[in-house]
Amino acid sequence: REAIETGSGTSTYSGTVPLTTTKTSSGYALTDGARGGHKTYDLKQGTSGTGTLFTNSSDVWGSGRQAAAVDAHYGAAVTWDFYKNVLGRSGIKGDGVGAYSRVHYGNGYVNAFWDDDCFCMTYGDGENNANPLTSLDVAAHEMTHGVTSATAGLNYSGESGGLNEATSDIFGTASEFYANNSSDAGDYLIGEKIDINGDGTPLRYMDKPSKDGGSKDYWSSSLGNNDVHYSSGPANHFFYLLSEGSGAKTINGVSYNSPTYDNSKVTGIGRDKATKIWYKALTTYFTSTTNYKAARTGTLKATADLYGSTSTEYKTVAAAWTAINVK
Ligand code: ASN
Ligand code: ZN
Ligand code: CA
Repeated sequence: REAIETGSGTSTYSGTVPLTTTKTSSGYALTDGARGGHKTYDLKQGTSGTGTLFTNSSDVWGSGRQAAAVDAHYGAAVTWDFYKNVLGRSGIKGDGVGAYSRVHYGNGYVNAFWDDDCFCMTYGDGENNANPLTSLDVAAHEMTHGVTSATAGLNYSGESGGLNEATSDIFGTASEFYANNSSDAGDYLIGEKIDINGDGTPLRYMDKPSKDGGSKDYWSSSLGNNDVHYSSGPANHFFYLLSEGSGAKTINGVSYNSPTYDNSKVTGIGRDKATKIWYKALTTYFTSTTNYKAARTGTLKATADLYGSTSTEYKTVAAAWTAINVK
């Protein structure tokens, strides 16, 4: 077994970050021996295969094409630690086995994705290869697709697809807050660092999902006809309301204003409890066909398990679903 080393890297989006690496005969490699052997590879603009493991003569990383690798390796480590330390889950399948990351996928590729077949995360470099899609919240979003696949297995279409997407945004956001990184503070925005719209705006907003121009704020009978990245909106909104409550609020310098369907007022129970409730529901009560109505039932059961059925938490879960029109 090779020695576990602690290096450091200059990331694209999260400042200078610690990296867990491995000593090799000639230097260091981006192999995280403390987290299931998670490795980070360079696809060098290719679109297939595993790529080339990142290596370096010293344990100080980040120059040139390493920068995106620093983000991806750090993001995978933070997400691993979030699942382990907050939710008691060891790795994506809960078996302590790491996945791997591939950066520099394709040319001007504006996406990132999880793939069950390779059990890996892959990141494009964005338009003109100028903004890799490797921010921490995106990395945690993609890794969470692996967790969802290994647990509830929410089908990636219709309402269950929206819940699948929301689960990735929810734990992506929870991981970003967990990191407590002063260069990349937690927020309820998705992809705020990667400039995917070219005007500095985020990809998604959890307090009021419709701010992205496509996502829905509330459940309706036609919700499942939308793309899963839009039908996730009401569940993201539910999570925001459950955590922080309705109305105006500023957190880490970001201002939010979260509306409700019926103009009801919701008082949040905090992000930590909301995170634990969603995870218990995902891993205990959600199945491949869970829809919004069943998600309400499943999270209420999870909340009863964790806090009791007469608790403030239970009443707030019910109120937050009602506030997005799931009754
Ligand atoms: N980045 C997208 C996502 O994780 C890729 C996709 O459409 N599945 O949702
Ligand atoms: Zn996704
Ligand atoms: Ca974010």
